[in-house]
Amino acid sequence: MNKPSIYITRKIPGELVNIYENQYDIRMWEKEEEPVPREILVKEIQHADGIISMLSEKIDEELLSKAPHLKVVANLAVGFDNINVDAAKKRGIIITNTPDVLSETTADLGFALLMATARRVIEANNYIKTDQWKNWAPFLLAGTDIHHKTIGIVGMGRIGEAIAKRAKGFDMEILYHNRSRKEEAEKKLGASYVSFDELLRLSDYVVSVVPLTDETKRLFNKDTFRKMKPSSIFINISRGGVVDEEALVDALKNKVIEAAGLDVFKNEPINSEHPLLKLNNVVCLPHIGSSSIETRTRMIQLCLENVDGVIQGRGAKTPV
Ligand code: 8YV
Repeated sequence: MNKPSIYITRKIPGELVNIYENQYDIRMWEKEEEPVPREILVKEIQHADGIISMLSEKIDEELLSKAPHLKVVANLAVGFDNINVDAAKKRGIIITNTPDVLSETTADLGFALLMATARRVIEANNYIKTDQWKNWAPFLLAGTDIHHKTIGIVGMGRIGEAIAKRAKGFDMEILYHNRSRKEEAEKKLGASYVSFDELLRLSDYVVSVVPLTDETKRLFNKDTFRKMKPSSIFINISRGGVVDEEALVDALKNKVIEAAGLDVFKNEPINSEHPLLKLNNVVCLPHIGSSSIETRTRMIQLCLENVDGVIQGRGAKTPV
């Protein structure tokens, strides 16, 4: 009998995959930094029982209609806005994501971004590298304090809580807004639930950790930036689509807000021509929130466990 077949849409380390090779016919796109072309994915998916996908692949109705054997799509991310989950459900295809395993790592990066933006770490590094450091000055590259300031977390899920935990260590006042109250987080972390407008009005740091949905698309726009303090710093580690990027560029240029730290963009990858990269009061990262060796390894293992579980009939560990 033929072995069940798994397709992986990006080159991932062989040693993680090898342990499944006796049981499965495993194929993968052999490039690490380039997404699989759609026409190849369309071909591969026709034979696959399971696939491991990245955010760069649109797993839409048209693609799923070409996959007669497909039982499971394991997305290498906690977010799954690249997948038409309803279309998959209609076909009985299980979608899985990688929650929990990346929360602390993503929160670390969120905080690194917040600190780098507030304390102008990248500018300061470039300042030395370009031989501008000639003397001491009282306000040389003076940033803004983090400790004892107010942080507003938009989206108090697992990553939001991990951000709050870090903020507590910095003696910050923690506000949050979420679809539902999180009483545990309130008790454990001293976070206070406020309306979205209140959060914008009171926070020194506004951190977006919301998933991209119809409700959160362009949640941060001209109106919302105007509701924030002129001294506030906006941090986005969720999805670029939750921001109206033109409005953000305007807000940063015109000092409607002070600065922004961004790990995600509407259309990724961006390049040096992007208007956000022309601004000094912005720190940009290439969507590396969960990118530590330990966490990406664990995410890949979890995807493989999910695919194996569904194909072997035990079920998925982390279905969405
Ligand atoms: C991705 C992310 O995993 O988990 C998410 O939703 O945005 C990241 O952690 C990463 O970009 C790989 O697709």
